[in-house]
Amino acid sequence: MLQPRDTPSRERRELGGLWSFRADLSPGRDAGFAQRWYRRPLRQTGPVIDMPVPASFNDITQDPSLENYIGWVWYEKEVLLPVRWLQGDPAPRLVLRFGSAHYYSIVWVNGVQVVEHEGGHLPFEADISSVVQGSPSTLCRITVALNNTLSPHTLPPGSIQYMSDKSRYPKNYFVQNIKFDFFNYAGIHRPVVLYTTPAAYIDDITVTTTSSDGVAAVQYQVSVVGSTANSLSLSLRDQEGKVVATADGSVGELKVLNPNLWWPYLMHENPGYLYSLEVKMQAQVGGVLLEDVYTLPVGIRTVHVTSTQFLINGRPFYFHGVNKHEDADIRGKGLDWPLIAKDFNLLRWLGANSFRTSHYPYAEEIMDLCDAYGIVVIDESPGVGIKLPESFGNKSLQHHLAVMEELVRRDKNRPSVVMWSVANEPASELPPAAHYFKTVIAHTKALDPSRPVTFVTDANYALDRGAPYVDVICVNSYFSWYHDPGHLEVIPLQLTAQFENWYKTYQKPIIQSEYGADSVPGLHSDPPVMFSEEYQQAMLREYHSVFDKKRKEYVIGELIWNFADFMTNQGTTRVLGNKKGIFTRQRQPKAAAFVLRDRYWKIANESSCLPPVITSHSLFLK
Ligand code: GCB
Repeated sequence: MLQPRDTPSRERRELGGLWSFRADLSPGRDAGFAQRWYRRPLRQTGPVIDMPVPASFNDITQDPSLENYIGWVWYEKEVLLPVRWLQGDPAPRLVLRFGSAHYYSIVWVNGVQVVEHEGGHLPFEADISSVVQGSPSTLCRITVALNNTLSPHTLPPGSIQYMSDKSRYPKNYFVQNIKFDFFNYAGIHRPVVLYTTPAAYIDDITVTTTSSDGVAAVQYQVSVVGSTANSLSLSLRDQEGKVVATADGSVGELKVLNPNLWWPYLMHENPGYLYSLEVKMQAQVGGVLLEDVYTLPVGIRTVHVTSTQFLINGRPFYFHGVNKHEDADIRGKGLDWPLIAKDFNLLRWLGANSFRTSHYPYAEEIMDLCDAYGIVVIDESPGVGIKLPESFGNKSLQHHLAVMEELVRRDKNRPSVVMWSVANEPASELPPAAHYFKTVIAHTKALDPSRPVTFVTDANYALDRGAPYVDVICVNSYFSWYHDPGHLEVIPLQLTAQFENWYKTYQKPIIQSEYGADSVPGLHSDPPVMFSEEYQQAMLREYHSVFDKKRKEYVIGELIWNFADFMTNQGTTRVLGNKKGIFTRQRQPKAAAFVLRDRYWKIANESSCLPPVITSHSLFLK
């Protein structure tokens, strides 16, 4: 499934704005679905409210029961389609696509079911041509039923617990238990798009790149649907628009002399160099010549892992970056352009060259900017909170494999993605974890042999049953926070031991994939105490002193937890959410952001490839 793009042969329309919305707030988790509200317009079924798309629905109204709602909700939008989308011989193919909707979706068009999808963070689509092209009117009614209920077999997993003690809970009372630390926002989170293609069309493109001695090769494979007899021609253009290589046919190689390689931000004066690969398909269908054109951005770069290094284009790469969340006031996990632009500006201000998509795949719009700006990505699946023994069974495993297929298919051509992470902090010490992770990792490598694969662990190095299968050890630790709270002085000893134990056991490079401390902005204490801005700063400095020793050996990266404060379930250790951000949820810096900024620019400066404008202004501030 290719990302919808504007091309000479395709049209696209985003269905944003306000949709009609209805949740059945009566108790009982499956209550709302029985109503079959797709049969006639939603507004005729009872009171509807206006709900923005894309956005989470939880924080839009003043109703606490919608904020914490679990069960079915309904969205509906009516759109008039242009006549040219409905006629022609052959008529164009019309596709309805969701960037993501959390968690389980069923979609109808004019009352006809067109697609179902499980999973909240990846796109899905339906060819709706036959439904709308047969209809007498150009009105198209799109109805979506969404359910945010999690089970031990969903990704992420969760479970519903009914409270049967009538002396303590009302009738039918239940809660959803989750083993992950972020709010389970739900709704249509990413753009809904209608797009056309010709009846015969380019369905998928795969590119991989190699480069040595001033010559690069872009290996490609193109699949076409709707015609068996077709011709394909490809041309690769540089950023000046000059064609640098051409090829014909569905499988082949484009050779580029003196290529401009794709380099990470701060590793080169021109990071994120993208060529554009134009693929043209021509096919005779029913005596008519059809042409489809798709243009794919291509970055030429290589990735290799040794026992002590992570190499990009043959040069050692050190991850100095962050973990993020898709999370903000009001919109929850809904895609928001001002927030996206602000976050990339903050990342570059910070001197961060990388992030991990903790703990689920991020929007394609975000990934596009990583490709364009040279921000390196560890692309994580929604495999977070896999803790229950049932979540390691075959049903869960099969679903996890399917999710990896969707993720790899979506992001395989992105130069920014240098490694897949299949999970975060699973119970990897449990016996079934060995088979589970061996299988998920082998499957991911079979889908994409060009990238290393990992999962992020917080298990003991001697007990972890998944670690033997990863290419890079990614380890999370919270010394002086969850362990020995308040005792910053234990960090050097404990962190050094952590690194040495993992390295001695596996001889694989290590990334500190999380570390951090909560701080409530404006809370000060000297000497530092927990939750003050000073404590967060001091903890970072203790960690950094160990990183500086170990990065000369086999530590290849450090990713702070977290870029910004984010919302979680309510609990005794959370103050309006998780406060481990170095920025507030509103993206204002806490004191720790300046510690990190000085450090990241200093590390970047060691490779002396800083972009001049940002350097002059940031490095001399101190
Ligand atoms: C972790 C988790 C992350 C949490 C974080 C914390 O280990 O991976 O999802 O938010 O710790 O702050 O507790």
